[in-house]
Amino acid sequence: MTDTALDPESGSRSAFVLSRGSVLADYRTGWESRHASIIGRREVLTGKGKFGIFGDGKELAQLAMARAAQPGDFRSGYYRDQTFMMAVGELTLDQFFAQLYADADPVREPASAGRQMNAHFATRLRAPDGSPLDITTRVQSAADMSPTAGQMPRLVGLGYASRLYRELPGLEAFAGFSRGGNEIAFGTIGNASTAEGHFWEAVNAIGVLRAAVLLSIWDDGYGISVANEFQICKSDLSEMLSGFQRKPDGCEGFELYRVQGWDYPALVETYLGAAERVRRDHVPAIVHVAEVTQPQGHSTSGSHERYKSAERLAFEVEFDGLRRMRAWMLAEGIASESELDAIEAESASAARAAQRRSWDAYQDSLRTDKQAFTELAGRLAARASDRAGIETLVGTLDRMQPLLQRNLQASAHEILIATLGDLSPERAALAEWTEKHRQTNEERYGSHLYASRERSPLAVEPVAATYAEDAPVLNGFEVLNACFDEALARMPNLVAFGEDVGKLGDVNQGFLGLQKKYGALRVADTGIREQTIMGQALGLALRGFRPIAEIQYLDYVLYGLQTLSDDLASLSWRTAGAQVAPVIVRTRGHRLEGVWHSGSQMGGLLHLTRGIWLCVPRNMTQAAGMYNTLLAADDPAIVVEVLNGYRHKERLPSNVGTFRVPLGVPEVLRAGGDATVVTYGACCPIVEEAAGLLAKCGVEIEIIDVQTLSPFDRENRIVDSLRKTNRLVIVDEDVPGGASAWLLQQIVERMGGFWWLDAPPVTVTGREHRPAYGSDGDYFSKPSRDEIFRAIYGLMRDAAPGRFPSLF
Ligand SMILES: Cc1ncc(C[n+]2csc(CCOP(=O)(O)OP(=O)(O)O)c2C)c(N)n1
Repeated sequence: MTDTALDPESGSRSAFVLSRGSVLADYRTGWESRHASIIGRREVLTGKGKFGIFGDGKELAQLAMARAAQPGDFRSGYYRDQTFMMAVGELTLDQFFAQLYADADPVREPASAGRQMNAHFATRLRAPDGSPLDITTRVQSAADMSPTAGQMPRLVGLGYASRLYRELPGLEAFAGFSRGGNEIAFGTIGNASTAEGHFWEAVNAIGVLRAAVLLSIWDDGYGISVANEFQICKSDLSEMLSGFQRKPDGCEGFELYRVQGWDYPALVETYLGAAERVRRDHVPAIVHVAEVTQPQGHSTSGSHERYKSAERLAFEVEFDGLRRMRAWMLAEGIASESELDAIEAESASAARAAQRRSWDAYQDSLRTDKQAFTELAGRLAARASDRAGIETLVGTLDRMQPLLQRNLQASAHEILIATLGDLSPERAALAEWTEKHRQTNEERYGSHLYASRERSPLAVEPVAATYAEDAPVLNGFEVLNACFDEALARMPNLVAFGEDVGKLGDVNQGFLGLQKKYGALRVADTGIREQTIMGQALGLALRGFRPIAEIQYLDYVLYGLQTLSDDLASLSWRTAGAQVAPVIVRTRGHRLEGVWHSGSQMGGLLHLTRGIWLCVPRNMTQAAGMYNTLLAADDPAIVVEVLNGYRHKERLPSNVGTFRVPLGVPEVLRAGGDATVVTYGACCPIVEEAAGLLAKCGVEIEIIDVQTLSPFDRENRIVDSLRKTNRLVIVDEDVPGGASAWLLQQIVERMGGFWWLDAPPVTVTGREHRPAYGSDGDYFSKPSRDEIFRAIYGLMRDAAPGRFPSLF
């Protein structure tokens, strides 16, 4: 702490922690933040920003929280935290406004490069080339999201990482991520969002894991218009949470604090005390900050006068934190009226000046493009029949406020349409500029969905599996076990966890014996809490760990899907590469028995988790090779092992810890000239069986295992097969139009497979309903050998009925 000097001028009860200078500095930051909120709202209402959500009313608690924060600490919060970010020096007023305007310049708007709406904060954890930065030198913030409580799952991992860094040996090489586990993960959440399951699941997990978390609840009594009585049982979070209170003699549970959001000295005292305890002893804490206000209402989308009573509105004025802080400073003799007036006026000027600078910088950055467009359009206008029309169009750009890149594209399109058929060099120049401008902007908004080339699993050099002559033939799970054993030995920052992963070694024994060998922190059991297992992994990965996080069955990925989809999948993209979390989600599925253990909702995953690679190995050797590849690179991935394959016999590669299966490279499992059958995972052996029957009828199919659904066939190998067979059959156990729709789009559209087809493509899929229980249920719900036979035989009969008589 730098603020612990005794203030000789003040005899106040908090003098032992508050120097006059630091209090005045806080007051200034609080007012700068407040003015940013006020001006920001005006900027949106006058049309310069699209939407605004601000942290006014929450300043004091965040100033206090910032006092307790130290370099290396993390924040996992939500859109109200601008004051904290400013107070720890990770958000300037200029950056605040740049984000409000959606300025896509990553220097002016480093949190998201214009991709996220305002007040969605993030710090840079990776260098522009993707390599990890030393993150212990500054306070860090995980990238915010709009889904409320979505920040809670990753908070678990961010706080738990401190414990691992303190308690695990062998992590000396990771000094750029932690200084002995002394970091706190600060969580923040609004009162209403605590009604989400995420909140309770995360609080429980933090308590069980003894994660170094200091969680704050900003309680302003409402969630937009809905008051606490409709959000929270008994309307009182402190009472609800009281069961989590740690007993004096116990080592589990939280330290709980309740403090008013307008009481600056009490807030500072609370945060300093709570943080010291979290940091020193890894005892998590929750600070319930009550009586917080929201002077401007929820956001720019509405006005709170519509739902708050006159009394509540009056309360919000009277208990405004900054107003109360001022009164306290005057009462304590910390500053005079005129000094405080001056600070308020200076902060208003600072915020206004920053707003103007940000606006000008943003609009200036578009001027070069506009100038290029205007010149090209002018040249074309000079020779076009509708010169006046083009000039008017260009003229309107001068009056546009704000000027946007899309206006340039749209105007260019209008001119190109108006001059269709003109073959002049002037029109060609404009067309070329338009295309380049579009590409530049698509890159500007679309880059970084996956890791940069150098750090991508797609760039990992493949290594073939090698086998000794007397290679042991093992159960599939034993091959995986050998792979994980070597990975744990090789990578001290690798941690594996999930339900039954620790003591049991997972329900199918991939980690059998490895907890004993590597310890209970490296191979760990978790509660039944898929959402926070995903969050645990994400937070740990942000802090330098390599987690393999297990979802026991594919069907239960749905429980963790919000974090996977909103947070993990979009993380690299929404920070323009500033944050990356190389999480491996390990799960198993496709087929076992019954409705809830046979799901293969691959289409759903593909649609909702773009940004995470999706691997579907057909056996455990392929799975091991994929894990090795993924562990050598930076992207997150989901690996779906085949649930009924753990006891199939496989030969153990002699290089089980180092061989690498390339992602996005299909394998031909059987060669044939009559039809190309594209499939994956558990369907591979079933299609192979069908191939045997078909061969008896004179039909030779080529079976292609895609191996990974995304990336998908990066070398267009499937088209090579179609060139030969001219027939495409897709076998997939997802619902009709599920993953098969993706496969068709990739093969027929992206790869141009259409041009090689002599017959309509056929899909053989699972039924629309869930797979029924038992072997009969499976047979009549999922693609069976016989169904695949019928589909392919039918295709052949359509082409040559004389050669292939009717089956029935
Ligand atoms: C999962 C989810 N549901 C609904 C919303 C829409 N929404 C945005 S803010 C908000 C209210 C949140 O209230 P609270 O948690 O108390 O935070 P506050 O905004 O009051 O600080 C709602 C319902 C959302 N963003 N995410």
